[in-house]
Amino acid sequence: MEAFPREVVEIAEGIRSMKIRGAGKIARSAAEALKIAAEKYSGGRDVNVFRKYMARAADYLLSTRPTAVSLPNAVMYVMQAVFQPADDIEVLRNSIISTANRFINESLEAVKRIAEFGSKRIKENSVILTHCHSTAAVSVITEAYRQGKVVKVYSTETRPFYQGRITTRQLLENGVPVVQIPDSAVRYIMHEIDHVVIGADTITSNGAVVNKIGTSQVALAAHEARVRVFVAAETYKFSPMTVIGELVPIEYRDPTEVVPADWLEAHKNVKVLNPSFDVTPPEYIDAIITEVGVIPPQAAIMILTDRLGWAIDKIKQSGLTKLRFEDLVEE
Ligand code: RUB
Repeated sequence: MEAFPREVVEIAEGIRSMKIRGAGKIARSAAEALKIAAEKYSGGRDVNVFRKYMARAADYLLSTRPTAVSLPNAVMYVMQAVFQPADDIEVLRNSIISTANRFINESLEAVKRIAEFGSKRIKENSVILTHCHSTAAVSVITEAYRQGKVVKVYSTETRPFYQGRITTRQLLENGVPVVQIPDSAVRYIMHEIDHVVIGADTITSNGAVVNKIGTSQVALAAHEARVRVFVAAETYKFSPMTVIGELVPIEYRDPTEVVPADWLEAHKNVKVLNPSFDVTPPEYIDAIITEVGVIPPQAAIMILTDRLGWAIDKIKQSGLTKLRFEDLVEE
């Protein structure tokens, strides 16, 4: 059995360990990994053996983190090239490379469009609150700042992994005035806030937004204070699986991200939970800003049928509720 190239393993393990993180980056990195897997394949000319190898690579990438749907969506997008009819592996290899490149380029373009559309929704002299680190949210905020509309951004720490520090650093690099606050200060500070701008890992068919743990508390505090909540998300963050009734799996990470290992050791009877994401209901979201337009969360199903109809069809045809590409390769 052909082993995966070193770069593919590095990307997969980078996603698992969160060296590579954030739903958009995870998706682009997975597409890149499949491209490298195809480029470096040297296992002979048998098309089915090649398909099996690509399917194993896809399943390996899918096993790294469960919540962000951008990962299976990116993998499914590229794997369409693997499953097209062909009897020459060079045809498949070239098609995989160009499909992966297309996904990566379109994904980067999408973030630019989101910044353009989202910045229009930010009013003059705004104070913004953001949570975790989202490339899409940072680009909306940065673009609105460039247009002179943002006076200050509050960035939450985002315990336990402190992705908020990445946001703070990036906004500072972009020249945006930013204040770092602990997550627990969100409701205290909310009276100063004009807009909440956050990203998404997965958006369900009913418009619920799955994002970093704590997002639903931020949205609840914003709702109470009548502060608008904008979600910046590319269309590949919408989940085709939820159309057939599947729930979004929430990742639980290691307790040692919450408390140090020696503390755990000294308190053996204490159970520590580390859920990494939560679900914000559509009622607490004012708009989702995508690269194809700004929509109310209730219109999520439109995005799914327009942009991901092909994936919904594939999922229905395969009859699989859990994607496993190896099962799709004929023996
Ligand atoms: C990151 C997170 C981000 C979304 C969107 O979680 O919740 O808000 O992924 O980010 P983690 P982006 O750090 O656990 O991956 O807009 O960059 O896709």
